[in-house]
Parts: sequence; C-alpha cells; structure tokens
Amino acid sequence: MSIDKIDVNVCSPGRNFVTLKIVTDDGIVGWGDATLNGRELAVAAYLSEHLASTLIGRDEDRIEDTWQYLYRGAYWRRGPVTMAAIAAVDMALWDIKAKKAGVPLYQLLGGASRDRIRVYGHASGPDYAALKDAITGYVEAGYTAVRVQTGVPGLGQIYGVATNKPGARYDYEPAHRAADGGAATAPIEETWDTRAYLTHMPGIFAKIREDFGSQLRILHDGHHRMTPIEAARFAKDVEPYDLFWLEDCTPAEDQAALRLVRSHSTTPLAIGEVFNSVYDYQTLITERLIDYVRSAVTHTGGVTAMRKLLDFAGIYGIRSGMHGPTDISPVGMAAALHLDLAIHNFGIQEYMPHSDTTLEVFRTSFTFERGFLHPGDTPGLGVELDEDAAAAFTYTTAYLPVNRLQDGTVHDW
Ligand code: GCO
Ligand code: MG
Repeated sequence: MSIDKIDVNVCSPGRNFVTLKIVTDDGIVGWGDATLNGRELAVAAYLSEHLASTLIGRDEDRIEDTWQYLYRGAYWRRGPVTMAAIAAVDMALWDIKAKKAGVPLYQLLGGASRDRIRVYGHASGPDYAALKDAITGYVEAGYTAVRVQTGVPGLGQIYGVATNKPGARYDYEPAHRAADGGAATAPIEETWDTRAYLTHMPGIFAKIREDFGSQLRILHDGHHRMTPIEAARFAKDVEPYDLFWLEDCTPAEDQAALRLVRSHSTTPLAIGEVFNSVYDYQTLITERLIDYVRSAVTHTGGVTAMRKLLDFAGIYGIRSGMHGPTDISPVGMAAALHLDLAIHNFGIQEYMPHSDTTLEVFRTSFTFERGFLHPGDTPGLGVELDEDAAAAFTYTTAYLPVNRLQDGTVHDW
C-alpha cells in the first residue's frame, strides 16, 4: 500500500486554514493541519512545491521513517514553516493508520489515560466589569479553568481582549483582514506600555479571587512582553492569587531568561506556542524552568514529535498545556485531543471553540461537556474536511498585529 495523492487545501471559513489531504492507493484519506497564522501560503507552497512529489509512492505505514526523511532529508532544520509542513504529513499518516486499524487515534498512542480532558476557556473584557461577566459565563458553562485578559487603562485594543459581547463563545481573532473584510495589505498596529500593565494586572487577579473564590483555575498570557526582571517581579507579585500558570512572560526564544523568573517566584510557568522543536525546550526542561509545554501539534512536527517532546517533559515532572486557539484547525485540535487523552503527564488543554462557519466546513467528532473535551471514538482523528463546502470560502490575507511602545518603538506583540 502506498501514498497515491496529495492535495493542499487553503480555505477561509471565517478564518484562514491550510489542510493537507493524503490519499492511499486503496482510497483511505488522511487529514493534516498546516495552518501558520499570517504565513499560511508559505506552508502551503512548502507542501505542494517541495514535499508532495517526494511522498507519492511511499508506504503510508512508515510514519517514523517519513518524519525522519522529511526532517533530516531537508538538510535545513526546524523553523515554523518546515515543522508545520512536516506536522501536516505526520497527522495525516496517523489519521490513515488509525482509520485502517478501525480505532480512534488515541488507542494507537497507548489508549486513554483519563476519561475526559480538562480545558480552559478565554475570558476577557476591556475592563473588570466586562471580564467578570465573561468569567461568569464560563463558570456557568461548567469550565473549571479560565484564561483572563483585560484592557489596561491608557492603552487601546491590546492582545487577548475580545471586543464582542462576552460569553462562552469567544470571538477574538488576532489575525486581521482589511477593514472591509478583504485582503489585508499590512498588519494593524497596537500600542503597549509594560509599566501600565504591571501595575494594573495584580489588582485584577485580586478581584477575581475575591469574586470567584479559591477553586477556579486562573491562567494568564503575558504574550512575550516583559523583560526577564519585569517578569520575575510580576510572577512574584501575583503569587498570592495562585495562578494555574503565567504564560509566555518573556520572549520565548531566550530560554535562559526563565532562570531569573524561576529563581524569584513559585508562580507556575508555561511557554512554547511559538516553538517548533524539542530543542527549543532543552534548557527549559532539563533545568526544570517551566511547568507546562505550550506547543501545538500543528507547529511542532505533528503527533510523532509531540509525543517525544511530552515524554521528555514528563521525565522532569513537566506537564502538557497544548496550544488550542482558533488558528489551530479542527484537524490540529483533534490531534491534540488524542494526545491529551493518551499521555500520562497531561496538564490542561486550551480551547477556543471554532465559529459555526468553520465547523460547517470541518466535520468534527470531538465533544464538549461542562468544561471537558473528548476526541470521540470515530476511527482516525475524527475530523473530515468537506472540500465542496470549503470551496465557497476563498483565502483572504490576514495578519497578526504589530505592537509598538508609546514612543513608537517596535515591541513584541
Ligand atoms: C494563545 C495564543 C494565541 C496566539 C495566536 C497567534 O495563548 O492562545 O497566545 O492567542 O496569539 O495563536 O496566532
Ligand atoms: Mg499564548
């Protein structure tokens, strides 16, 4: 049996997605997510121009060998474009293998280690009153964990704060099209002031604890904006509010920065959504500088690579907290859910439900109930792309924002 056809689907049912389709010579279809927010077409071209022809005729069962062939065979190592392309191939091959076995993918990963997957939702609001409403919506919907982001006085629209009416359905999309809904020609720009943020946020956590008690798991994303010493100070300041995690407190590529943060605080740290390889974590894991691995299956070389990364992390008592915003397609989300269910060192899963339009195009079998997800028991990943439905939604360029300090200096977004 061998790989017979490869197709790269680029569509935009509400937002842009890149999806790989692999078909075997006996007609089994596997799907893989290759979406890289704001840089989608680079991955699509990598797949169609450089990988597709090399895969035709290969034995679809040789997943590890194919992974090594694509990773080592490229000579050029790592990087988000390469690793998202490899991830899509890997996911599609696991989808095929599980469909052939007639089992949901998690069964091939060792079977379920738990009955359900705890998720965290995204609560936000421009001020505390709106944030409180949003958190209340999540608590009422059964969530036991929420990520909280709020506006900072003096700043306009900032990362993570939805402008729509708060509720369990979170419509915040960081990538922007043009104002008329057409293709963007450049990113929008936001303004940032770390000092204002650092003085505002601890009081917000205090109010949340006062209003929602001690049991709610509270998460927060710093989105790479603090210097190491600012992050150390912040992590220490918020200790009394017992965060489940502080995410991306410093720019992620500087692994050594977390030594400073760690040495000053017991606030749990999560990092890794912009990483694409286990090597990005080497210092962080072996020196126990983090508590949660934030990578996405989609951006880190697929199920094969994530399994190895999570097993490595597990040896050091570090748990998973896989990336799950809406720019991870339902295919990528399903891959995460199968791993979440199977691995022992599961921590939590991020969950930002996709829009109804997205879900009309991607047919999913995962289920949500009162704050917990399950990947479902459909053979394979359990997600199928309806290509006819997808054809109605053509790719529209959208970019993540650029961030500037108040004096105009470009800052991390
Ligand atoms: C998160 C992330 C996302 C990213 C987005 C960029 O924690 O979910 O920070 O919101 O900003 O994935 O494409
Ligand atoms: Mg994040």
